[in-house]
Amino acid sequence: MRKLSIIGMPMDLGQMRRGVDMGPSAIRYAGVNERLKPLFDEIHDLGDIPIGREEVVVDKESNLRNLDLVAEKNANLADKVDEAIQSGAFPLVFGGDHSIAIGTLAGVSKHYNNLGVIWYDAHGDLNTAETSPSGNIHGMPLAVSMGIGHPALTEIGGYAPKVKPENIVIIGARSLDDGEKILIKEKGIKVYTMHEIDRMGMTKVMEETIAYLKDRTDGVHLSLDLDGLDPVEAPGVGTPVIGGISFRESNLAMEMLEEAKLITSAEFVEVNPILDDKNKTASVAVALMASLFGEKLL
Ligand code: 6HN
Ligand code: MN
Ligand code: MN
Ligand code: MN
Repeated sequence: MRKLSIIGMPMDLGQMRRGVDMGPSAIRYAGVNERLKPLFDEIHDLGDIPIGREEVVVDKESNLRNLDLVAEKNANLADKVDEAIQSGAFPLVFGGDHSIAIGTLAGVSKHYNNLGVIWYDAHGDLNTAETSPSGNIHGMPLAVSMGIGHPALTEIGGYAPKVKPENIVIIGARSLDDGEKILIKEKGIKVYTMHEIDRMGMTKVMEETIAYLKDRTDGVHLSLDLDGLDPVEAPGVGTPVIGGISFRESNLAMEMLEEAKLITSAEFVEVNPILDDKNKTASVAVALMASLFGEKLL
C-alpha cells in the first residue's frame, strides 16, 4: 500500500522576507491533494506545524536570527516527520524557508544508517554563524545536517550528524559564499553546478547522481528549493538567482528519480506567494511533485 503524509511548515523565521510562511497554503491552493490523489492509495494531509508571529530576536552570542524559535519549531517538525515514517507513509513537507530542512532531516535520518540527500538549490546552504553573510538560518541547513553549526540546531532529535558529506549531491548551484566553497572542497561534497548541467545535460547529471547515491545509501531525501529553478519560471522565491534550471529539466529530473525508485522522503521549500506571479511557483512545485510520484501523460 502506498501512503503519503503531507506536513505543512509555514516557517519564515530563517530569513527576512515575509510571505514564505504562506508557502504551504499556496501549494495546497495549487491543487496538490487532487493532483497526487491518483498516485497513492492513501493521502493524509496532517496540516501545518504551528509557528506563530513572534518578534525577531537575534541571538546575542551567535548573531543568529531567531535561533531559539527555529530550533524549537524544527524539533516539532522532526517529531511529525518521524511519526509519519513510523506510520508507514512517505513524508512530504511543504515550506516555509529552507531552515525547515533541519527538522525534516532530524525526523528522517534516524530511520536510515546511510541517508543520502539531494540538495536541489541555487545555493549551497552550507554556511555557519561564522561564514554567513546574512545571519539567516535558511542559508545553513545543509551544514547543520552534517553536524556543523550551532549545537541548538545540530543536536535536534538528540543526535548528529544527520547526513555524511559523501552522501550528499548538490544540484543547480550558482551562488556560493566563500566559506561554503571551502567546506565543499574540505568535505568532498559532490556538486553539479549550472556549468555541469549545461555541459553534460540533465540526463547525464541525474544518471550519475542516481548511480552515485544508489550504491552508498539506504534511503534518499530530496530537498528541493524552488530557487534552484530559473526565476523566470519560478519567480516566487526570496533569494532568486538568474541562470537557473528550467522547468523541463527539473521535470525530467523528477521523472528519472521516480523511475529509479530512489527517493524516500521529500520537501519543497521557499515558495513565497507574495513575491510570485499568480501562484506560478506553487504550481511548478505541484507539477514537479506529480512527476516525482509517478504521474504519467500516457
Ligand atoms: N536559501 N548564501 C546566502 C546566505 O544568506 O547564507 C543565501 C542563502 C539562501 C538560502 O535559498 O535556502
Ligand atoms: Mn495507487
Ligand atoms: Mn536553499
Ligand atoms: Mn536557495
